[in-house]
Amino acid sequence: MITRRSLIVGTGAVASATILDARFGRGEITRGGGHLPIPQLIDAANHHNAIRLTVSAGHHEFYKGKPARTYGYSGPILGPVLRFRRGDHVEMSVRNELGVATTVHWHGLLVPGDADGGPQRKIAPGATWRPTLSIDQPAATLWYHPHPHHDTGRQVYLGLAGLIIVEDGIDLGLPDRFGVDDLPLIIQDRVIDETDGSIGYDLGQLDVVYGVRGDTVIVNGAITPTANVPAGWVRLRLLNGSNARNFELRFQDGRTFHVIASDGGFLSRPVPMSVLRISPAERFEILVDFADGQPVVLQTGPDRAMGLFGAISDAGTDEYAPVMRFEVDPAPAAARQLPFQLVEPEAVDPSAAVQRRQFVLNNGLCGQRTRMSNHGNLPAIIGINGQVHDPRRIDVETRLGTSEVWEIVSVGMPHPFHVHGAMFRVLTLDGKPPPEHLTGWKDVVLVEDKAELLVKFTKRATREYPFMYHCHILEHEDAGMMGQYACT
Ligand SMILES: [Cu+2]
Repeated sequence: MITRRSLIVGTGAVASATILDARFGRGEITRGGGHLPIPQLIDAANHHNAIRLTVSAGHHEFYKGKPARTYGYSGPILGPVLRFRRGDHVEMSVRNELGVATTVHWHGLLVPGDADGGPQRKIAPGATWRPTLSIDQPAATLWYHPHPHHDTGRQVYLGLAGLIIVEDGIDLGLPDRFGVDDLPLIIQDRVIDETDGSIGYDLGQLDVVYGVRGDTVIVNGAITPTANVPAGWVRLRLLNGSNARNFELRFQDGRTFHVIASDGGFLSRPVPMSVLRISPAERFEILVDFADGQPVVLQTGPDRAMGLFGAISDAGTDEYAPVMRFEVDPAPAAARQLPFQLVEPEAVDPSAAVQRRQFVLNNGLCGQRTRMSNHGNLPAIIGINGQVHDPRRIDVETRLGTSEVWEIVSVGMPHPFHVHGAMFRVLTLDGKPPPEHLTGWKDVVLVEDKAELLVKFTKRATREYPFMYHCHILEHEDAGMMGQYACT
């Protein structure tokens, strides 16, 4: 079967012509170019810790005058940013008006399995789900998205995703004016039909094997938008909300920025970087200095983690493509310093782990990057440890209050591995200690070859509402690269 997307894979040169703006080298953006949309902020504290969301279909114009049918939370696409405070108990009410079943998973939020919104927590069409979310973790940028079995990829692709900001009352003096110097950026890729503006989700075989990839990058639902920022330090809360693509972000002028937080919260100190890879479902908070007043384009490179496939599907060259543009307001910004120190993550002791387990992720292919000699006895299916996800099977039992070492092995291609209901620390990545920006608490990590994670179990999950672990390439997840664990 040939779909638009499988066609893109087969004709990489054509795809690269659409993604790479011929004039991008001079920092100009010809497509899109409107203002960066800022999602509505719903601060739970201003709503008596009771928040309602409605999941429904709507229309969104990626191209002006050409509405696409999309999904959104309390709006036509994406969802409001939810702000929670540590120690609060937030009564959520989620009404499903989609016409098909959905769930809402609070990705990175440490809540028990029955409130986590995994595939078992189906919200039938017309029904309302009312979980209480007890906020019990340090400040972090999290997100929410659907997780229905076999339909997650499609529902996210059509627009269901929103950010969550957890605050813990610790003031580090960081930029915190939402939408001014503290910007939420949900970065995604889509195939958008330029004639009628529509997006579709017709899976071809390659889409299932490699994940759905688009030739157009969108930020908060807009193509190459422009943000106006003050002339000083600005905090960007980055989420890769793509189904499959890894972004390799840099500023066109090569400026250094500082990574201050990863999935689970702050790093011990700001980490200076000039190129940052962000994989599906990962979050990073970065501080960027715009004091020089110069406009600059944020760019992404081809998906290098994908090797040959990334080169042919995303760009076909080594060139970077525009993501969005920043323009600097002439008015002076609030004087701020880059902090020397942030929050030291709790020390972890791998020798205290009570178990060691191995998870081999396979996308059904055997490539040169694999270590098939070690895993040659596993069948070539899209699954984990040779098994396709089965909702009736509890794959792992863990003990509340313990830690385990999980060794993740990627076969066929790199997989972004995510654990629900727990945070982990990366002990090793491809046989080496992780780079500094990956040393804090995380809930998803791109595993190119092999990773060892120290996973800390702090929330309960019964066999009825277990936690999931899975590849966050959503087509892999939907195809069965997912397992579930109870924690008691
Ligand atoms: Cu995968």
